[in-house]
Amino acid sequence: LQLEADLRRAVVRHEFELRYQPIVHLRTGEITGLEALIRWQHPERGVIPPLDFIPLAEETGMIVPIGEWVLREACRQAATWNARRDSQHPLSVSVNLSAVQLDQPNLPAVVASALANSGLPATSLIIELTESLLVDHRDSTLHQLEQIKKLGVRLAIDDFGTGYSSLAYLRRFPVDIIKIDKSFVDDVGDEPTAAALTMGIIQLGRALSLSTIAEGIEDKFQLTELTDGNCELGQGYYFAEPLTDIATDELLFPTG
Ligand code: G
Ligand code: G
Ligand code: MN
Ligand code: NA
Repeated sequence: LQLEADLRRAVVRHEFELRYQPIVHLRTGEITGLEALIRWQHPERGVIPPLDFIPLAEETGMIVPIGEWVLREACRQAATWNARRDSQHPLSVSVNLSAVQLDQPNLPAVVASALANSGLPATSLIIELTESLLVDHRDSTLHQLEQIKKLGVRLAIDDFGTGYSSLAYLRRFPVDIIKIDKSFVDDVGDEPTAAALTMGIIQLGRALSLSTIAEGIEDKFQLTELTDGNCELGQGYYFAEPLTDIATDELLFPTG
């Protein structure tokens, strides 16, 4: 209950921050986008990771204002960075969405407003949906996602391969990007089954004209295997951990 009271206060006092993890084109090493990941800067307890407060935020409905802030802040920050970059190579920003947000009828309007206020083109925004979100989908889920897609926003399935019917979601929902779960990437070098499944997911993506992003790349060997397997994009500690806005700025615009 203390945590709940603290969380209510955090919403009012703006105690949240975003970290940005680079998403890299595996063959060229070019940064093509950033995944926005929330942190709670608690005044006494320090930084609280999302797994320690997102479930409570979902139960209490506080994820709605928090998630809206994430969306607006990520769009604002990405637009600011893109204004300083070569306009031929805009960065995308990926935002994680909770099922509770998807159940809000005004979500498509909120997304449209975040884009309009920031000036970020819809094509530069990616919304990440977990398989657990899709497994419990409601009748309204498909309609909501179609409305968001109509804006020009892309949809990614996060943690792909860990759910109960990953292939069924690809038929039902208008997805653009598959994020290969870290658990496959972890074992790609030393377990033939994991390697075969990873390559299978990459080929599935190719057959359906979807981009594939490998999550949790931690070493050179995993990078080589995935690049040789024609995985297009990746993220992970091998490239960079989730970075503060200041550290991201330094990475994108190095000052000698
Ligand atoms: O950032 P970490 O590094 O700890 O993220 C842990 C989990 O929290 C991930 O599964 C991620 O999807 C989730 N997460 C991070 N930021 C957000 C957010 O802004 N909204 C939601 N709903 N989940 C988030
Ligand atoms: O939304 P999602 O569940 O995909 O969030 C990504 C999570 O994975 C975040 O908690 C992020 O901090 C974490 N992460 C990103 N790269 C790596 C990595 O290379 N290794 C590990 N262990 N975790 C990572
Ligand atoms: Mn994610
Ligand atoms: Na993931």
